[in-house]
Amino acid sequence: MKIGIVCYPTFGGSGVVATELGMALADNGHEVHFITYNQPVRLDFLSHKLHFHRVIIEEYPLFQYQPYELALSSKMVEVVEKYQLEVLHVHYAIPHAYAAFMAKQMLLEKGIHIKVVTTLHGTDITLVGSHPTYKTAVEFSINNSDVVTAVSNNLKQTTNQLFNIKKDIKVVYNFIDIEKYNIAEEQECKRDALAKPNERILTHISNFRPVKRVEDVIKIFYEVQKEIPSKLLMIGEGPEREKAEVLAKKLGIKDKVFFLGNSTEIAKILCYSDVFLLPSQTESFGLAALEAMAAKTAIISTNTGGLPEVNIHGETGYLSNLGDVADMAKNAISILKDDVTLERFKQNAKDHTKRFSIKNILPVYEDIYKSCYKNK
Ligand code: GMT
Repeated sequence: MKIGIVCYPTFGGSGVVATELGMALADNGHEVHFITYNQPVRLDFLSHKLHFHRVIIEEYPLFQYQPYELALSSKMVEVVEKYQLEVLHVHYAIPHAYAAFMAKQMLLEKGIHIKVVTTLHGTDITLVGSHPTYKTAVEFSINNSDVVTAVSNNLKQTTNQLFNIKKDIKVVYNFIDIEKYNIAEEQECKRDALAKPNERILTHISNFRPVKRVEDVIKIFYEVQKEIPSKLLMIGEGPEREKAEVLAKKLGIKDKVFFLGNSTEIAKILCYSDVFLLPSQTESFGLAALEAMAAKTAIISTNTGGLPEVNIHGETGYLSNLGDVADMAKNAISILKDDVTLERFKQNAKDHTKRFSIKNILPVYEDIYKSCYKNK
Protein backbone atom coordinates (compact mmCIF):
# COMPACT_ATOMS: atom_id res chain seq x y z
CA MET A 1 0.00 0.00 0.00
CA LYS A 2 0.98 3.65 -0.37
CA ILE A 3 0.35 5.50 2.86
CA GLY A 4 0.83 9.14 3.84
CA ILE A 5 1.54 9.79 7.54
CA VAL A 6 0.99 13.22 9.07
CA CYS A 7 2.26 13.88 12.59
CA TYR A 8 4.13 16.24 14.87
CA PRO A 9 7.80 15.48 14.25
CA THR A 10 8.81 16.06 17.87
CA PHE A 11 9.58 13.94 20.96
CA GLY A 12 5.86 13.82 21.94
CA GLY A 13 4.23 10.40 22.07
CA SER A 14 1.98 10.94 19.06
CA GLY A 15 4.97 11.73 16.84
CA VAL A 16 6.89 8.77 18.22
CA VAL A 17 4.00 6.36 17.57
CA ALA A 18 3.44 7.74 14.06
CA THR A 19 7.14 7.43 13.21
CA GLU A 20 7.55 3.92 14.62
CA LEU A 21 4.40 2.88 12.74
CA GLY A 22 5.67 4.35 9.47
CA MET A 23 9.04 2.63 9.81
CA ALA A 24 7.39 -0.71 10.61
CA LEU A 25 5.03 -0.37 7.64
CA ALA A 26 7.99 0.33 5.35
CA ASP A 27 9.80 -2.71 6.77
CA ASN A 28 6.71 -4.71 5.87
CA GLY A 29 6.91 -3.63 2.23
CA HIS A 30 4.55 -0.63 2.15
CA GLU A 31 5.51 2.74 0.69
CA VAL A 32 5.30 5.39 3.41
CA HIS A 33 5.40 9.17 3.00
CA PHE A 34 5.79 11.40 6.07
CA ILE A 35 4.32 14.86 5.56
CA THR A 36 5.32 17.29 8.31
CA TYR A 37 7.33 20.45 9.02
CA ASN A 38 10.54 18.68 10.12
CA GLN A 39 11.97 15.22 9.73
CA PRO A 40 10.48 13.27 12.69
CA VAL A 41 13.07 12.86 15.46
CA ARG A 42 12.85 9.09 15.50
CA LEU A 43 12.99 8.77 11.72
CA ASP A 44 16.63 7.85 11.46
CA PHE A 45 16.77 6.68 7.85
CA LEU A 46 15.01 7.29 4.55
CA SER A 47 14.74 4.83 1.63
CA HIS A 48 12.74 4.14 -1.50
CA LYS A 49 10.02 2.86 0.85
CA LEU A 50 10.31 5.68 3.38
CA HIS A 51 10.00 9.29 2.26
CA PHE A 52 9.83 12.63 4.03
CA HIS A 53 8.12 15.69 2.55
CA ARG A 54 8.66 18.95 4.37
CA VAL A 55 5.77 21.37 4.80
CA ILE A 56 7.33 24.77 4.20
CA ILE A 57 5.81 27.76 5.92
CA GLU A 58 6.38 31.08 4.25
CA GLU A 59 6.77 33.74 6.92
CA TYR A 60 4.74 36.77 5.92
CA PRO A 61 4.72 39.81 8.22
CA LEU A 62 1.01 40.47 7.63
CA PHE A 63 0.14 37.33 9.57
CA GLN A 64 0.45 37.26 13.32
CA TYR A 65 -0.04 33.46 12.99
CA GLN A 66 1.27 31.71 9.88
CA PRO A 67 -1.47 29.49 8.30
CA TYR A 68 0.09 26.04 8.80
CA GLU A 69 -3.11 24.13 7.92
CA LEU A 70 -3.17 25.71 4.46
CA ALA A 71 0.42 24.78 3.76
CA LEU A 72 -0.13 21.28 5.16
CA SER A 73 -3.28 20.54 3.17
CA SER A 74 -1.67 21.87 -0.02
CA LYS A 75 1.34 19.61 0.60
CA MET A 76 -0.94 16.62 1.23
CA VAL A 77 -2.65 17.23 -2.13
CA GLU A 78 0.71 17.52 -3.89
CA VAL A 79 2.13 14.32 -2.35
CA VAL A 80 -1.04 12.24 -2.78
CA GLU A 81 -1.20 13.22 -6.45
CA LYS A 82 2.48 12.77 -7.21
CA TYR A 83 2.92 9.41 -5.44
CA GLN A 84 -0.64 8.13 -5.90
CA LEU A 85 -1.18 7.58 -2.20
CA GLU A 86 -4.25 5.62 -1.19
CA VAL A 87 -4.61 6.47 2.49
CA LEU A 88 -3.68 9.46 4.66
CA HIS A 89 -3.14 8.50 8.30
CA VAL A 90 -3.13 11.60 10.47
CA HIS A 91 -1.94 11.48 14.09
CA TYR A 92 -3.35 14.09 16.48
CA ALA A 93 -6.61 15.72 15.43
CA ILE A 94 -5.44 19.34 15.65
CA PRO A 95 -4.95 20.53 12.96
CA HIS A 96 -4.07 17.36 11.06
CA ALA A 97 -7.57 15.85 10.74
CA TYR A 98 -8.95 19.23 9.70
CA ALA A 99 -6.19 19.75 7.09
CA ALA A 100 -6.75 16.19 5.81
CA PHE A 101 -10.46 16.88 5.31
CA MET A 102 -9.57 19.94 3.22
CA ALA A 103 -7.01 17.95 1.22
CA LYS A 104 -9.61 15.26 0.57
CA GLN A 105 -12.07 17.83 -0.78
CA MET A 106 -9.42 19.43 -3.00
CA LEU A 107 -8.44 16.01 -4.36
CA LEU A 108 -12.09 15.14 -5.07
CA GLU A 109 -12.25 18.19 -7.36
CA LYS A 110 -9.45 16.50 -9.33
CA GLY A 111 -11.31 13.18 -9.40
CA ILE A 112 -8.95 11.59 -6.81
CA HIS A 113 -10.44 9.70 -3.87
CA ILE A 114 -8.29 9.49 -0.75
CA LYS A 115 -9.30 7.92 2.55
CA VAL A 116 -8.46 9.58 5.85
CA VAL A 117 -7.65 7.65 9.04
CA THR A 118 -7.42 9.84 12.15
CA THR A 119 -5.73 8.62 15.33
CA LEU A 120 -6.62 10.51 18.51
CA HIS A 121 -3.75 10.64 20.97
CA GLY A 122 -4.96 12.45 24.07
CA THR A 123 -4.27 16.10 24.50
CA ASP A 124 -5.92 16.74 21.10
CA ILE A 125 -9.12 15.66 22.94
CA THR A 126 -8.65 16.12 26.67
CA LEU A 127 -6.71 19.33 27.11
CA VAL A 128 -6.74 21.25 23.85
CA GLY A 129 -9.38 19.84 21.52
CA SER A 130 -12.40 20.20 23.78
CA HIS A 131 -11.67 23.88 24.46
CA PRO A 132 -14.41 26.08 22.90
CA THR A 133 -11.74 27.63 20.64
CA TYR A 134 -11.24 24.35 18.78
CA LYS A 135 -14.17 22.10 19.70
CA THR A 136 -16.37 22.69 16.63
CA ALA A 137 -13.55 22.06 14.18
CA VAL A 138 -12.24 19.00 16.07
CA GLU A 139 -15.72 17.42 16.24
CA PHE A 140 -16.25 18.10 12.53
CA SER A 141 -12.85 16.61 11.60
CA ILE A 142 -13.45 13.47 13.65
CA ASN A 143 -16.94 12.94 12.19
CA ASN A 144 -15.62 13.43 8.66
CA SER A 145 -12.67 11.05 8.89
CA ASP A 146 -13.21 7.68 7.20
CA VAL A 147 -11.83 5.77 10.19
CA VAL A 148 -11.14 7.12 13.68
CA THR A 149 -8.93 5.32 16.18
CA ALA A 150 -8.06 6.12 19.80
CA VAL A 151 -5.03 4.84 21.69
CA SER A 152 -6.99 3.54 24.73
CA ASN A 153 -10.51 2.65 25.84
CA ASN A 154 -10.39 5.57 28.22
CA LEU A 155 -9.62 8.01 25.38
CA LYS A 156 -12.50 6.58 23.34
CA GLN A 157 -14.89 7.09 26.27
CA THR A 158 -13.60 10.59 26.96
CA THR A 159 -13.95 11.57 23.29
CA ASN A 160 -17.55 10.35 23.27
CA GLN A 161 -18.25 12.29 26.47
CA LEU A 162 -16.73 15.55 25.29
CA PHE A 163 -17.91 15.58 21.66
CA ASN A 164 -20.96 14.60 19.66
CA ILE A 165 -19.28 11.77 17.75
CA LYS A 166 -21.36 10.02 15.12
CA LYS A 167 -19.01 7.19 14.23
CA ASP A 168 -17.58 4.23 16.06
CA ILE A 169 -14.09 4.91 17.37
CA LYS A 170 -11.82 1.86 17.14
CA VAL A 171 -9.39 1.37 20.00
CA VAL A 172 -5.90 0.53 18.75
CA TYR A 173 -3.39 0.52 21.57
CA ASN A 174 -0.01 2.12 21.24
CA PHE A 175 2.71 -0.39 20.57
CA ILE A 176 6.36 -1.09 21.09
CA ASP A 177 9.15 -2.82 19.19
CA ILE A 178 10.26 -5.03 22.09
CA GLU A 179 13.39 -6.18 20.23
CA LYS A 180 14.92 -2.68 20.35
CA TYR A 181 14.79 -2.77 24.15
CA ASN A 182 16.22 -6.29 24.36
CA ILE A 183 19.19 -5.29 22.22
CA ALA A 184 19.84 -2.16 24.32
CA GLU A 185 19.73 -4.23 27.50
CA GLU A 186 22.10 -6.88 26.20
CA GLN A 187 24.64 -4.65 24.47
CA GLU A 188 24.67 -1.12 25.75
CA CYS A 189 23.78 -1.01 29.41
CA LYS A 190 26.63 0.59 31.33
CA ARG A 191 24.86 1.17 34.60
CA ASP A 192 28.00 1.90 36.60
CA ALA A 193 28.41 5.23 34.81
CA LEU A 194 25.40 6.60 36.70
CA ALA A 195 25.05 4.83 40.01
CA LYS A 196 26.97 2.83 42.56
CA PRO A 197 26.21 -0.92 42.68
CA ASN A 198 24.07 -0.52 45.83
CA GLU A 199 21.99 2.34 44.39
CA ARG A 200 18.62 2.04 42.63
CA ILE A 201 17.86 4.15 39.55
CA LEU A 202 14.53 5.93 39.10
CA THR A 203 13.63 7.59 35.79
CA HIS A 204 11.15 10.11 34.42
CA ILE A 205 10.74 10.91 30.70
CA SER A 206 8.38 13.56 29.37
CA ASN A 207 8.02 16.89 27.60
CA PHE A 208 8.00 18.61 31.05
CA ARG A 209 4.61 20.25 30.45
CA PRO A 210 2.37 21.11 33.43
CA VAL A 211 0.25 17.98 32.75
CA LYS A 212 3.30 15.81 33.63
CA ARG A 213 3.60 17.27 37.17
CA VAL A 214 7.39 17.05 37.23
CA GLU A 215 7.53 18.65 40.67
CA ASP A 216 5.67 15.58 41.97
CA VAL A 217 8.43 13.45 40.42
CA ILE A 218 11.02 15.33 42.48
CA LYS A 219 8.89 15.14 45.65
CA ILE A 220 8.40 11.38 45.25
CA PHE A 221 12.11 10.85 44.73
CA TYR A 222 12.90 13.04 47.74
CA GLU A 223 10.94 10.60 49.96
CA VAL A 224 12.41 7.52 48.27
CA GLN A 225 16.06 8.56 48.59
CA LYS A 226 15.60 9.07 52.35
CA GLU A 227 15.13 5.29 52.69
CA ILE A 228 16.79 3.80 49.62
CA PRO A 229 20.18 4.81 48.17
CA SER A 230 19.17 5.98 44.71
CA LYS A 231 19.53 8.34 41.76
CA LEU A 232 16.90 10.00 39.58
CA LEU A 233 17.27 10.51 35.81
CA MET A 234 15.09 13.26 34.32
CA ILE A 235 14.91 12.99 30.52
CA GLY A 236 13.23 15.56 28.30
CA GLU A 237 12.84 19.29 27.89
CA GLY A 238 9.93 21.62 28.49
CA PRO A 239 8.52 24.58 30.36
CA GLU A 240 8.52 22.97 33.84
CA ARG A 241 12.13 21.78 33.79
CA GLU A 242 13.47 24.82 35.61
CA LYS A 243 10.89 24.50 38.40
CA ALA A 244 11.91 20.87 38.88
CA GLU A 245 15.61 21.79 39.02
CA VAL A 246 14.92 24.56 41.55
CA LEU A 247 12.91 22.16 43.71
CA ALA A 248 15.65 19.51 43.62
CA LYS A 249 18.14 22.14 44.74
CA LYS A 250 15.81 23.44 47.47
CA LEU A 251 15.31 19.93 48.83
CA GLY A 252 19.09 19.36 48.89
CA ILE A 253 19.05 16.47 46.41
CA LYS A 254 20.49 18.11 43.31
CA ASP A 255 23.52 15.81 43.35
CA LYS A 256 21.24 12.81 43.08
CA VAL A 257 19.05 14.13 40.25
CA PHE A 258 20.42 14.24 36.69
CA PHE A 259 18.63 16.34 34.07
CA LEU A 260 19.75 14.79 30.78
CA GLY A 261 17.64 16.76 28.26
CA ASN A 262 16.02 15.27 25.17
CA SER A 263 17.31 11.99 23.84
CA THR A 264 16.79 9.82 20.79
CA GLU A 265 18.45 6.94 22.67
CA ILE A 266 15.59 6.18 25.05
CA ALA A 267 16.11 2.40 24.99
CA LYS A 268 19.75 2.81 26.01
CA ILE A 269 18.89 5.16 28.88
CA LEU A 270 15.99 3.07 30.13
CA CYS A 271 18.12 -0.04 30.45
CA TYR A 272 19.59 1.54 33.61
CA SER A 273 16.23 2.03 35.20
CA ASP A 274 14.55 0.21 38.10
CA VAL A 275 11.42 2.31 38.58
CA PHE A 276 9.77 4.80 36.21
CA LEU A 277 7.78 7.70 37.74
CA LEU A 278 4.76 9.06 35.85
CA PRO A 279 2.56 11.14 38.22
CA SER A 280 0.68 12.86 35.34
CA GLN A 281 -2.53 14.83 35.72
CA THR A 282 -3.77 12.72 32.81
CA GLU A 283 -2.40 10.36 30.17
CA SER A 284 -4.53 8.90 27.41
CA PHE A 285 -2.10 5.98 27.31
CA GLY A 286 1.38 6.74 28.66
CA LEU A 287 3.71 5.58 25.90
CA ALA A 288 6.73 6.57 27.99
CA ALA A 289 5.60 4.08 30.65
CA LEU A 290 5.24 1.34 28.04
CA GLU A 291 8.73 2.06 26.74
CA ALA A 292 10.06 1.84 30.30
CA MET A 293 8.26 -1.47 30.81
CA ALA A 294 9.80 -2.86 27.62
CA ALA A 295 13.16 -2.00 29.18
CA LYS A 296 12.16 -4.05 32.25
CA THR A 297 11.24 -1.16 34.54
CA ALA A 298 8.46 -1.12 37.16
CA ILE A 299 5.97 1.78 37.00
CA ILE A 300 4.76 4.18 39.68
CA SER A 301 1.99 6.30 38.16
CA THR A 302 -1.30 8.01 38.78
CA ASN A 303 -4.53 6.16 38.01
CA THR A 304 -5.73 8.78 35.54
CA GLY A 305 -6.86 8.39 31.91
CA GLY A 306 -5.65 5.24 30.18
CA LEU A 307 -2.79 4.52 32.60
CA PRO A 308 -4.65 1.62 34.31
CA GLU A 309 -4.81 -0.05 30.87
CA VAL A 310 -1.00 -0.02 30.70
CA ASN A 311 0.23 -0.23 34.30
CA ILE A 312 -1.38 -3.07 36.24
CA HIS A 313 -1.74 -2.23 39.95
CA GLY A 314 0.28 -4.57 42.17
CA GLU A 315 1.74 -6.39 39.19
CA THR A 316 3.73 -4.15 36.84
CA GLY A 317 3.86 -1.33 39.41
CA TYR A 318 1.30 0.71 41.34
CA LEU A 319 -1.40 3.30 40.61
CA SER A 320 -2.18 6.22 42.97
CA ASN A 321 -4.60 9.13 43.06
CA LEU A 322 -3.49 12.33 41.38
CA GLY A 323 -1.18 14.33 43.64
CA ASP A 324 -0.84 11.62 46.29
CA VAL A 325 2.94 11.93 46.47
CA ALA A 326 3.13 10.08 49.81
CA ASP A 327 1.36 7.02 48.37
CA MET A 328 3.53 7.01 45.24
CA ALA A 329 6.70 7.26 47.35
CA LYS A 330 5.49 4.48 49.67
CA ASN A 331 4.75 2.25 46.68
CA ALA A 332 8.11 2.96 45.06
CA ILE A 333 9.91 2.09 48.30
CA SER A 334 7.96 -1.15 48.62
CA ILE A 335 9.13 -2.19 45.13
CA LEU A 336 12.73 -1.07 45.58
CA LYS A 337 13.26 -2.39 49.10
CA ASP A 338 14.67 -5.79 48.16
CA ASP A 339 16.09 -7.44 45.06
CA VAL A 340 13.52 -10.24 44.89
CA THR A 341 10.50 -7.90 44.94
CA LEU A 342 12.13 -5.52 42.47
CA GLU A 343 12.98 -8.32 40.04
CA ARG A 344 9.38 -9.63 40.23
CA PHE A 345 7.88 -6.23 39.34
CA LYS A 346 10.46 -5.60 36.64
CA GLN A 347 9.84 -8.99 35.01
CA ASN A 348 6.04 -8.56 35.23
CA ALA A 349 6.38 -5.16 33.56
CA LYS A 350 8.48 -6.63 30.76
CA ASP A 351 6.10 -9.57 30.27
CA HIS A 352 3.06 -7.30 30.12
CA THR A 353 4.49 -5.38 27.14
CA LYS A 354 4.02 -8.47 24.95
CA ARG A 355 0.37 -7.57 24.45
CA PHE A 356 1.49 -4.21 23.04
CA SER A 357 4.05 -5.69 20.67
CA ILE A 358 4.27 -4.06 17.27
CA LYS A 359 3.86 -7.57 15.84
CA ASN A 360 0.25 -7.58 17.12
CA ILE A 361 -0.66 -3.95 16.42
CA LEU A 362 0.82 -3.49 12.93
CA PRO A 363 -1.65 -5.93 11.30
CA VAL A 364 -4.53 -4.04 12.95
CA TYR A 365 -3.50 -0.82 11.21
CA GLU A 366 -2.91 -2.72 7.95
CA ASP A 367 -6.47 -4.12 8.17
CA ILE A 368 -7.81 -0.61 8.76
CA TYR A 369 -6.06 0.64 5.62
CA LYS A 370 -7.32 -2.38 3.66
CA SER A 371 -10.88 -1.70 4.84
CA CYS A 372 -10.49 1.79 3.37
CA TYR A 373 -9.53 0.24 0.04
CA LYS A 374 -12.58 -2.02 0.07
CA ASN A 375 -14.90 0.92 0.64
CA LYS A 376 -13.43 2.95 -2.21
O1 GMT B 1 1.96 13.64 26.56
C1 GMT B 1 2.14 14.61 25.84
O2 GMT B 1 2.15 15.74 26.26
C2 GMT B 1 2.38 14.39 24.37
C3 GMT B 1 1.19 13.75 23.72
C4 GMT B 1 1.34 13.74 22.21
O3 GMT B 1 0.32 13.90 21.56
O4 GMT B 1 2.41 13.57 21.66
O5 GMT B 1 1.04 12.43 24.20
C5 GMT B 1 -0.23 11.83 24.07
O6 GMT B 1 -0.12 10.79 23.09
C6 GMT B 1 0.74 9.70 23.48
C7 GMT B 1 0.81 8.72 22.31
O7 GMT B 1 -0.43 8.19 22.00
C8 GMT B 1 0.18 9.06 24.75
O8 GMT B 1 0.99 7.98 25.13
C9 GMT B 1 0.16 10.12 25.87
O9 GMT B 1 -0.43 9.53 27.02
C10 GMT B 1 -0.68 11.31 25.42
N1 GMT B 1 -0.56 12.37 26.43
C11 GMT B 1 -1.59 12.75 27.19
O10 GMT B 1 -2.69 12.25 27.12
C12 GMT B 1 -1.28 13.82 28.18
